[in-house]
Amino acid sequence: MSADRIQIVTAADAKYIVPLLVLAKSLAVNLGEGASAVLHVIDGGLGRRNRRLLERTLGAERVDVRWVSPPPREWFNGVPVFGHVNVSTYYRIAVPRLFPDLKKAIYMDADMLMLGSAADLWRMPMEGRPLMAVQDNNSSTAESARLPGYRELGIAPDAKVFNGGLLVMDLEQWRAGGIAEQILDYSRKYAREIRYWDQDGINAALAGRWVVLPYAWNWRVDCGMPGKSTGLDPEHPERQAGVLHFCSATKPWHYYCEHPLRATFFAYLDRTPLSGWRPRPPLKALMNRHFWGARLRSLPLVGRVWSALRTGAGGSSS
Ligand SMILES: [Mn+2]
Repeated sequence: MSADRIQIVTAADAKYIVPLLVLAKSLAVNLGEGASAVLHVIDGGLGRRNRRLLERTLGAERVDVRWVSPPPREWFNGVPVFGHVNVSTYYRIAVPRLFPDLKKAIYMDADMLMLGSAADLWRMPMEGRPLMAVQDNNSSTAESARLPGYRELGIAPDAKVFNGGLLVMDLEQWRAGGIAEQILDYSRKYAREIRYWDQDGINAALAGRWVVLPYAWNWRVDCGMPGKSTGLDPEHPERQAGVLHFCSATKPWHYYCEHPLRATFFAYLDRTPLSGWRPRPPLKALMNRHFWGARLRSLPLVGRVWSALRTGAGGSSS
């Protein structure tokens, strides 16, 4: 039956241990009736303690962990790396080569959380295509995404563009078609124009050749804009979303994140060995007197004394 096991691949380093545990636990809880899975983690430097935390998270679950070393840096010579992203974003295109024994895999960013049935996603028909993904909501077409070189490559302006956070990959087709090599060639050729790192190359190589998954399977949540509606009921996001993707630079495990869906994130974290963990305020916040004022006010007796002193001494200094 091992051929039927759901194969998930992700990549993480020590800075991503908290979201990695959340992804793993959410997968285990939402595998689907009777299903089992293997979670392959491309280990970008987690360290023994963090690896142990993940193993403990999945100890009694139907998900096995396998550790994989990252591909050699030379594979990615000459590809563009800039902004808040490092070379590890390119690991997803190395999946066909890193896992020669697998026929199919679901690549998931470590900033994702599974809410729907992983087995349902795994069983979706690929219609003979090398990839299934979700169309991007901001940069939805080659033209609007300004996909470098799309005209010269004969890609239609209205060709759909996907978000690279979740990729269901037919690895046999990727290997047979040399798709990763095409993406690397493209990434070097258009290095100066690329905006979305490897995502541009995957889109250019597979334009018009991928299955469009329902939006539910990569529901993007912008934690930098808590007021902007995600279209989800924060009490029951699972009613609409199969996978949450915390794709913005602000993440639920950051101190300044106030997005209502962080509650969902911490509900899963609290079912792992890091239960109760919350982000600590950065130094910047500790040096702010309003921060301490708010903390003191929230203490039962001290708060009343503090408020009385403030009012008595300072008058109406807001
Ligand atoms: Mn992501």
